[in-house]
Amino acid sequence: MDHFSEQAPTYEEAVEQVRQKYGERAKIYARERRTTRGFLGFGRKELVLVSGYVMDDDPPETAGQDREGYDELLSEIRRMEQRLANQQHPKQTAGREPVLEELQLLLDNNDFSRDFIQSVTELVRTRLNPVQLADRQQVELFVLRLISETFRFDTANALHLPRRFGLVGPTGVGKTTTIAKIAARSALGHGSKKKRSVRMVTIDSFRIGAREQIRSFGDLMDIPVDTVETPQELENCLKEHEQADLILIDTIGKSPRDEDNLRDMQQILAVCGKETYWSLALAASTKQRDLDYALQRFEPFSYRSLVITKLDETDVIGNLVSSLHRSPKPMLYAATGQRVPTDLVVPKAELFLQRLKGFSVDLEHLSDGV
Ligand SMILES: Nc1nc2c(ncn2[C@@H]2O[C@H](COP(=O)(O)OP(=O)(O)OP(=O)(O)O)[C@@H](O)[C@H]2O)c(=O)[nH]1
Ligand SMILES: [Mg+2]
Repeated sequence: MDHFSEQAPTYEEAVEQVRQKYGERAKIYARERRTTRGFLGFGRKELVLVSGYVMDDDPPETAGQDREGYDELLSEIRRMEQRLANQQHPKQTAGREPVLEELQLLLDNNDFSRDFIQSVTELVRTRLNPVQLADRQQVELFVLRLISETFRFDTANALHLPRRFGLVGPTGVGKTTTIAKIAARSALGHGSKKKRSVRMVTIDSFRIGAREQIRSFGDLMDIPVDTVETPQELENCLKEHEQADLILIDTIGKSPRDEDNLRDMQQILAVCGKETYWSLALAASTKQRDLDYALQRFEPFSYRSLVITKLDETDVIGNLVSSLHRSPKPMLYAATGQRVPTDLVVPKAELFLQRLKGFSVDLEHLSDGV
């Protein structure tokens, strides 16, 4: 693997230079502004320096591509750390505490919880040597690695959803919209996938408008929708659609604080049995404490993964990371807007890392080829 540094008057020109010299396998991980001295102040120039490395091989395109992409991201961050660790400048050994203070402020500005910030600071203090500690980029890369390691993804099931899939979650987080997105993609045969015969079922006993909302999605996409109110009706409905390729179950949002309502819903859903794959939908903009609470209160629904919605509505992700790093549940999908069916993605760590603010490491190009 070769490293490079290129400079040009603008970032775009520097990137273009890199692309021309090294092609698509070049990855940029840092950019820096520089001013050339000139003579007696004349001819001073502003330049942008970009650094990175050229990957040895093309990334393999296999079924496990996303996992490999993720491993690649982690090892990429490790390689950068290693490389920076080897560049030891004597002047960098001073001032370790200010770096930690800056780091805490940086994490706080990204809405990470106090606990998360404390554990990260402790790890930085104990795992990095004084030279690394005095270098902001090295500290940032180490922290990025810690953050990346908190993410888990259920990519295999996201790419091919089990036959029976349902969403539970608090009110208004985007469950119905997400079900509609999944339904449309499956029915239309998204990407290279085959079309699947899809049915939508909604558990709608109580809320005015819920039935109409999902029906109107169903009408638009020409996908049949069933509305059930009791365990018996749900059981009959599931039997009736045994031949369908995909049955999507939408539930009415419940406040995690409303125990009676949660229990009623649980009783109805019990007939779905173990072969139904449940996901918990949570909105990215939710406060960390409320995320923690919902993760715990919806546990009786035996959800296997998380769907993170409304990622477009927030520009901080610290709350989410602080909450999810304590949960063993992987992420299945992320919703990035209201549009059906486009605003739904199979998430990767980069999707979140690129939303971090104030880092001097070039997050945008952390893992994309330039
Ligand atoms: N910005 C944004 N809005 C979203 C997203 N997903 C859903 N919404 C919007 O959020 C609102 C609520 O969406 P629903 O799908 O009805 O939410 P729900 O969880 O089914 O709500 P209940 O059934 O009442 O619990 C709607 O206005 C959606 O258009 C998203 O990813 N981003
Ligand atoms: Mg709904």
